[in-house]
Amino acid sequence: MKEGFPLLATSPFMGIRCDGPPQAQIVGFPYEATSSFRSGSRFAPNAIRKYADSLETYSPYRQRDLADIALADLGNLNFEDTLYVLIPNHLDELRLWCAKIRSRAFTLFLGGEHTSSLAFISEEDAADPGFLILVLDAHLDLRDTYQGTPYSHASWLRRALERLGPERVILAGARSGTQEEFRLAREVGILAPRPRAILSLLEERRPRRIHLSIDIDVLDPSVAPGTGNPEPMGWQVADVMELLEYLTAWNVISADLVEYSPPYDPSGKTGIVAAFLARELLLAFAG
Ligand SMILES: [Mn+2]
Repeated sequence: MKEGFPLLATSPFMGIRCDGPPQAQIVGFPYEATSSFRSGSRFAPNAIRKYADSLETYSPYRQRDLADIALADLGNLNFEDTLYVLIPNHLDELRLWCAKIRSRAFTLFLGGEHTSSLAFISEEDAADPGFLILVLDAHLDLRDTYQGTPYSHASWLRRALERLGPERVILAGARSGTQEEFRLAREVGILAPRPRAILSLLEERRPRRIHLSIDIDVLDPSVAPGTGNPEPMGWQVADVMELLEYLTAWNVISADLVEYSPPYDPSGKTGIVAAFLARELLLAFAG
């Protein structure tokens, strides 16, 4: 592990600790360098841990208890000095670092801004025709550059698309972007509006390994207003739960939950939803 990316210890998710080999892991990835509107996603990992303390470890939906699972919360990657650890400057090293962690067990990365997801697609993933990234996001994030950088929350999926090709990308819940972004997305055929359409695309493409990337703004602002760029006409939590039900039949190796902005969540409702989704993701995909 690169010495430049130390993990900062935190109070573990739901107070769970494990000594042996983990069945699932959590890593906080509080990267925030290009937020353009309502920043604060760097505070999300710890806020999600805080709100998780108000939830039960048992999920009646999965009929499984987190307390029965060897869950390792590894703490947060040290991004406190974001001027130093910028993703574009450290992307290769970050990819290696994340891949090494992920090789041990299903890993949930808690962002951070959406640019973080570029670090979760390893060299091995890029070389594997059976790898696919499934993205839930209100925004297309397909700009070539944004505010002068090709590595922005508004252009990260363009970079991922270039790396993987359209056959290995699915984007769901997208409802905001430029005319050019929508033209590109339709042309290459990566859009799936609803969980059912995602399932059809998966059955067509049959990926062997999936990374699931969830931007909290895929949800409607009435459900999750505490995010950088809220966008009306979004999904309900039940839609994500329907998708998770389908995905349990597939090999989801890792996931990320990004763009939650605690400073814009005074009621805590978005934090509760984020913590709930974190619990459900861990229970759905823990080994
Ligand atoms: Mn978004």
